[in-house]
Amino acid sequence: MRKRGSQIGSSPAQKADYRVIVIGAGFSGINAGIRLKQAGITDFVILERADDVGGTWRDNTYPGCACDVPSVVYSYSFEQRPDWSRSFAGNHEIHQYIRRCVEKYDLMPWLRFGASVQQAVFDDRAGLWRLTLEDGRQLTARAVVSAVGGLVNPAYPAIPGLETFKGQQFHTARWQHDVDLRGKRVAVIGTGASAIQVIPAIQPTVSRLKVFQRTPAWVLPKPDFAVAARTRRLFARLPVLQRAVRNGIFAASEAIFGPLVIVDSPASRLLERGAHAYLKRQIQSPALRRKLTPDFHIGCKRVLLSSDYYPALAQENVDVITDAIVQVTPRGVVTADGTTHEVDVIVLATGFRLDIGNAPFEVRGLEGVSLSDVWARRGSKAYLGMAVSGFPNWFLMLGPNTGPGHTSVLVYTEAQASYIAQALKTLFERNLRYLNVRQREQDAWHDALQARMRHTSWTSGCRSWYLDANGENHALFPGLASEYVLRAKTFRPEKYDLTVFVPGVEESAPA
Ligand code: N01
Repeated sequence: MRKRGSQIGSSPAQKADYRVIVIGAGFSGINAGIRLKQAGITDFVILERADDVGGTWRDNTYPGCACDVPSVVYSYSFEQRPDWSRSFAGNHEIHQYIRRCVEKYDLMPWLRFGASVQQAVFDDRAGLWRLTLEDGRQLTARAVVSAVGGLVNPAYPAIPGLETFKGQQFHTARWQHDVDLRGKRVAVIGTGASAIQVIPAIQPTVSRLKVFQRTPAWVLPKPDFAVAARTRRLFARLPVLQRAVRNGIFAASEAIFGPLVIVDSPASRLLERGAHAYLKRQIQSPALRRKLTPDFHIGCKRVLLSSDYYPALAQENVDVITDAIVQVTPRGVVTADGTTHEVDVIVLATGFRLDIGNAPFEVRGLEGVSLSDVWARRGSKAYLGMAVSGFPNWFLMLGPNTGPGHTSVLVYTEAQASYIAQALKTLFERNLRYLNVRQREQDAWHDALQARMRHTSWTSGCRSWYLDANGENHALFPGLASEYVLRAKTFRPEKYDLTVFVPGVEESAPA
């Protein structure tokens, strides 16, 4: 889109002092920008550390990359696109969609690329956030919307000797397109959502594919198909029809919440039986089937949708290796049975560092307290997943406990963008110095969510990125998306301490 570090458009992106700074230009940050403008707040900037918008859909370009949520739901509800080419769009098309939204909602002048935030410190007296960028530039804002995403930074596995490998190696989220895999011996480490898309895409071209699986996933078929031109024309002419389809798919995804999340219920057992039957139909070899059979409750980890993963694994040039990896040598991957699996390329499909548990850069709130320290001590907590006590005028998108395991994440981020716009309108219209969510409101919200966690499949005994080091789930919302939307619908100032500007005096205003 733009070259790294370049200045974009007219004045909004070029000043140093703003009412609002949005950090991140992925789906969430762009949504925040659209809502701010619609709320009449135009004195803002969206900072993006890369050179393009799109977040995860800019960074993940691996072969086969696509969404595993249907496109009519995985798009803004207020910006339906009638011409999705497939029921589950590929990464390029989704990236294009985000770029088109930037154009349509005229956000380019508000974007600043190559702007990586290093530190944010709240100046209590001035009621200002002071941000320092990587290149030393200083910016201020009355409020900050942190839309940095949770699954952004690759998790590189701590496998001894990985750095000694003489061939090429890269992470799925940093795919090296200049490496030609044709005819090569390739190792894929990991069998999560990214791996199951990469594996069928590269299997036909490589000479040998070695899939290193630590935990087999639950896999269900993906109803992916090309959308007929006729249907697209119909959607363009009758948006209400596409909206009805969207609502139907959303309702169906909400209906699957119970079977996926309520552990060991009759519905979840039925779903498990369906997944077993699917595996049996797809994989003829009993030995391979045994390797691919999960030994944990469905829904505990993300359920994967794919109709071409199992068929790819069954191909003659693929080995599924379940012996633990003990080290990597210059020639390949060594497993616990003593075998060296010689390969030319290693693909790390090992997922992401979940950055919900620690702020992605230094954030200091009232009295210089660090957000990472607070979250490290007490766990990642935020009221509605958006506001943290002691960090006034700092709003998170996709913060703690606001991710879904069953439907489109955009349903949550849309609700957040609208809530935050309401909060900021209150801040500016009442000329408040700051809004600081009350600790007891935050605790009550968090405790209620954690009490519900105990009954979910997520805590039923598997390893997943949903859980932190203490086995607590600070990532997902333990309810229907509709419940979250309802709870975040209206900004309620009484949940916050409101501090006003009084020359020389600090005073709390009644809510
Ligand atoms: O990562 P993952 P991902 N040695 O963490 C294995 C989203 N997403 O990039 O299961 C050996 O799921 C690890 O093994 P185990 C989506 O939310 C969305 O695939 O921990 N193996 C696992 O198999 C998803 O949940 C889309 O035992 C190691 C794999 O690597 C999230 O991103 C598409 C290992 C990591 O799986 C992450 O998905 C893609 C080691 N040292 C992703 N370390 C959509 O379509 C890790 N593993 C929307």
